[in-house]
Amino acid sequence: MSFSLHHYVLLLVCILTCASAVPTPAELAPRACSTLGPANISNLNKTAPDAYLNGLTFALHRDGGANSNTIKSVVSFAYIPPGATGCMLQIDIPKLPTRNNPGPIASGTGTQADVWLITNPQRSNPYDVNFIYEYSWNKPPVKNQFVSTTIFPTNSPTDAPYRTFLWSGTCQQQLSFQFELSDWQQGSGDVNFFNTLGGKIGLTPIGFRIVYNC
Ligand SMILES: *[C@@H]1O[C@H](CO)[C@@H](O)[C@H](O)[C@H]1NC(C)=O
Ligand SMILES: CC(=O)N[C@H]1CO[C@H](CO)[C@@H](O)[C@@H]1O
Repeated sequence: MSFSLHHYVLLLVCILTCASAVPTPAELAPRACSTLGPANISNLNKTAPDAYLNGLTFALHRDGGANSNTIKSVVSFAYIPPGATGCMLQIDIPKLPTRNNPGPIASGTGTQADVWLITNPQRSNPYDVNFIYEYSWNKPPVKNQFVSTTIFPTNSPTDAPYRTFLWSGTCQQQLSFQFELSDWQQGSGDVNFFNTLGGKIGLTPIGFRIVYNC
């Protein structure tokens, strides 16, 4: 009786210790990435050159010809947690049309945009939720690095969703990217949509997000 109890205890100990040495399915499953939508999108607007236009509307415009951009946008992410690793900027344009974008989001023949990582000014508290993005046409951000280009679709319906990474690099508490229509293009271009990748309920996600901790 005591002999079989002894074996039972040994077996139980082995189940507990041996099981802990084998990875559980939860440990083997790929870790889900964390994502974050923009905190603010600043429109740099040549016809309102001193205005701070912060919201979540992404807008670009060029009239056509050399140096003809009149609207650029700075997409800013805040509150990226300390210790976050492997930050990536993702663009996510769903198959159009959607309920909130019943028509095309872009028009013209010059809808390729250049993407720049910018250097935000140092802040005493980088997690301050009340800071204002003070960027305007006359006070543009400081460009750090050209990172990629992306072409906004001018058709609707589109054939397929468009989702790709435009940048990857070191996480910072705040990350901002400037978008402007590429100046080598001859044609005019216009892009305009409301970025809903911040978890806006009921709207089809469209726009930019930071993906990290994958
Ligand atoms: C740019 O400024 C003009 C003039 O104030 C305004 O009509 C237009 O809506 C603005 N566009 C954007 C995207 O800020
Ligand atoms: C200046 C401005 O519009 N700031 C906004 C930035 O985004 C946060 C979060 O969405 C808003 O609370 C601020 O009002």
